[in-house]
Amino acid sequence: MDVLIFLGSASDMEVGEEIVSTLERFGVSYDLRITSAHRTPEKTRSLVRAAEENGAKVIICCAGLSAHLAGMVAAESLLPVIGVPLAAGPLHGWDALMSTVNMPGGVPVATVSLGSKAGGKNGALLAVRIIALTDRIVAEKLREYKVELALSVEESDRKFSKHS
Ligand code: RP5
Repeated sequence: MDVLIFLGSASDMEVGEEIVSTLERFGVSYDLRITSAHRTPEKTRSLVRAAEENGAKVIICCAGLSAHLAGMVAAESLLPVIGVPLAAGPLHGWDALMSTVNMPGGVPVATVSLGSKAGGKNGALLAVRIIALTDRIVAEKLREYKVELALSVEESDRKFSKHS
């Protein structure tokens, strides 16, 4: 397994689906687990240790509210940790964004965009880029993806551009 994905709750499953489908597109292996920094701290720690022993290369942590999952995992591990802040409550994700992004010096978390559509996708793509450093097949798929991305913008431009 290359990528370990943590969701803070089953209510975060939408972002989980986005991450999983993105990783599958690049043929990157993963484990997805639900564990919480606050509700199941011991379980979180032991999953991190087991993942390191099983050769995980990067951990993606998704959580909302006072989101400490990514920070806690970064404190417990030397693996690169990607944090996806989620808009789960009345503050619409500001709480999770600030909790995830503002780590103290020495304990880095690579924080991506808020939410499932951009955050989940970018979290997964950042993990794919890390894997691509040592996997030429994944690197080639990333190059193809970049071309497809540009083509889709061109197609939208052809379809929706207006002139007077
Ligand atoms: C966070 O609290 C979770 O990651 C979730 O985004 C949020 C709400 O969790 P539930 O109360 O729905 O389980 O820990």
